[in-house]
Amino acid sequence: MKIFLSSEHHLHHPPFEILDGRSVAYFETPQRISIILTALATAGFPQPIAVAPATLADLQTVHTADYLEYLAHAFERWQAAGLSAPVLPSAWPLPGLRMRSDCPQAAAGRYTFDLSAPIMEGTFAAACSAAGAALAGAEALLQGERFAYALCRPPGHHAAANMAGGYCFLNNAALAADRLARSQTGGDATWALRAPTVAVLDIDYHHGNGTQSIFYARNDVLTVSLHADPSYEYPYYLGYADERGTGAGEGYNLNVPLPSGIDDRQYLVALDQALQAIADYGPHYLVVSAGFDTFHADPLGRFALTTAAYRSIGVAIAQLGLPTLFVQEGGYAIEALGTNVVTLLTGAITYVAG
Ligand code: SP5
Ligand code: ZN
Repeated sequence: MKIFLSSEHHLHHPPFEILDGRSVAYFETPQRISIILTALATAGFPQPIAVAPATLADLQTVHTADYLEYLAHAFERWQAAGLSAPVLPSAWPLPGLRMRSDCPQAAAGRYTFDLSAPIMEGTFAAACSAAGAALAGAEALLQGERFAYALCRPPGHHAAANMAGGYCFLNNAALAADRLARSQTGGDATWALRAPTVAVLDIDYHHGNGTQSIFYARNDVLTVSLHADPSYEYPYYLGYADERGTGAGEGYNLNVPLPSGIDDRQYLVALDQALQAIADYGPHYLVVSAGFDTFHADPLGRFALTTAAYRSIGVAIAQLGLPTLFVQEGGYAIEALGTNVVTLLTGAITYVAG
């Protein structure tokens, strides 16, 4: 399994975030990556490949030009206005207010939907590096790899075409899925006649609101998400079961909201439902938004999964028989994160190896 690493991720290390009205130390730390790297090396995985950052042209496939312009310049404009780092909004243009970005503070509220995505000097470079890792993973599948793992940081699934939030700035999984969906398949004659299709399976504890919104009107990318019910959990405003897609995309988004406290067995039943929907769609490629905040000890999650569940999840995903890219999303139980990642990937590989 080829592993692609966001080598510039360490440039992004915000000091704090605001959670439920309190300032706390930032959960999404550079240490998450070092823990995963150590666990992969110990388990005998190949050396990760450091990749080139995504270019502006790469990012424009999924993100709007004005949002990318904001991300690229937000920090310097904030500083030039005499504000102290990091960039973080304190007001938002909710309905009834005007959508303006006349000054750095207004721009921050316009392009950020929560208080967990502060922008530092190196944040955009780090995010481009994570996006580059995901795109390199997509390329590896196009070159014929059965599995690839993009060790992305910052994560991506909460980032929409024009919004940052939930530790996410650029939607790594969506960029990879879009690249796969736009690729030309060779070989099989029937496939060559139409564009390849892609499924995104999001197993992060939180709903992948960004990924859902990016593909909501498209039928060439099926989006399926298993997550904590937004009626009690972040991101609160998206991720309900009645969101099924729109226009040509109607019927191509599936949300499976889950109750708090769910255990391995209950989770795997729900996963089967998600995998059945993917099998019915019959995609050529699979992108997995792999979050590990479903773990019982995760400080941000309320599920009860054990490490053993990740092996079963890896096996079940491999059983689809699809070229699959795993993209790192959340997971904040630092002591167990490396083991859980290795367990998921090993489950997939050993199923294929027999
Ligand atoms: C990529 C990813 O996993 N992003 C998650 C961002 C979640 N941020 C807000 C969570 C707020 C829920 N409150 C948790 C209270 C724990 N004591
Ligand atoms: Zn999450």
